[in-house]
Amino acid sequence: MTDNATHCWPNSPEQPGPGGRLIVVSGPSGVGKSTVTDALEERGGFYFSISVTTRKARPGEEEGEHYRFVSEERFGEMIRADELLEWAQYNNNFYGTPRRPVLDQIAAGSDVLLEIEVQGAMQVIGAYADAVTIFINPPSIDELIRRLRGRGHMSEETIERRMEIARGEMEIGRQHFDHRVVNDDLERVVGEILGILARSPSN
Ligand SMILES: Nc1nc2c(ncn2[C@@H]2O[C@H](COP(=O)(O)OP(=O)(O)O)[C@@H](O)[C@H]2O)c(=O)[nH]1
Ligand SMILES: [Mg+2]
Repeated sequence: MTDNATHCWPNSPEQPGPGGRLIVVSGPSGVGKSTVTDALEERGGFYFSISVTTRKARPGEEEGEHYRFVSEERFGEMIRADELLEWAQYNNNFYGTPRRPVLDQIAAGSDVLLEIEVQGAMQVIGAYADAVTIFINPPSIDELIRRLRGRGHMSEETIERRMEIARGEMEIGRQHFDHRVVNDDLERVVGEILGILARSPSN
């Protein structure tokens, strides 16, 4: 057992005893984060954080299941009331992780999984030294370009800009994340992540 004093959970004084882990899965746009974390969710054993977003629901997305869809005004209120553990602006929309459910689940001993983009992941890394952070890389930059093109109608200019962002994010992944995995095969990468988590200490 490690000394409790080395842990930084803000709620640990009220909730002594073993807490769950905060697990962050991030990576560049188009790398397949949602597909990987959906597969992890199917394996069970995690509390999946539901983000708030100002973007419109897509067909098939359910309020409170995929996201909580909120107005920009409400999102701003949540920032001011310090209700978000992290947040970021991405593609002209805002995304954030409600703090309370995450801390409650951790205090209750559950592992909590966040699937978030890189700016938000860096906020978590700065604030929660104990978070287990996993960065998903594409098999190659060419493969990432292919996947982005596969999402349809993006101009060459947009693709070029996304690639520059992805290169910068992959550098952040190298420097700041605990673990890096390559999304070359869904079953394989899910197995690798489960192996990483099995070896990562709990609080
Ligand atoms: N920082 C942050 N990023 C989030 C959050 N929720 C989702 N994201 C990221 O926002 C990006 C856009 O997600 P989405 O609108 O669902 O479109 P996608 O590109 O099809 O996954 C993805 O990189 C998600 O990982 C959140 O709460 N915080
Ligand atoms: Mg996604």
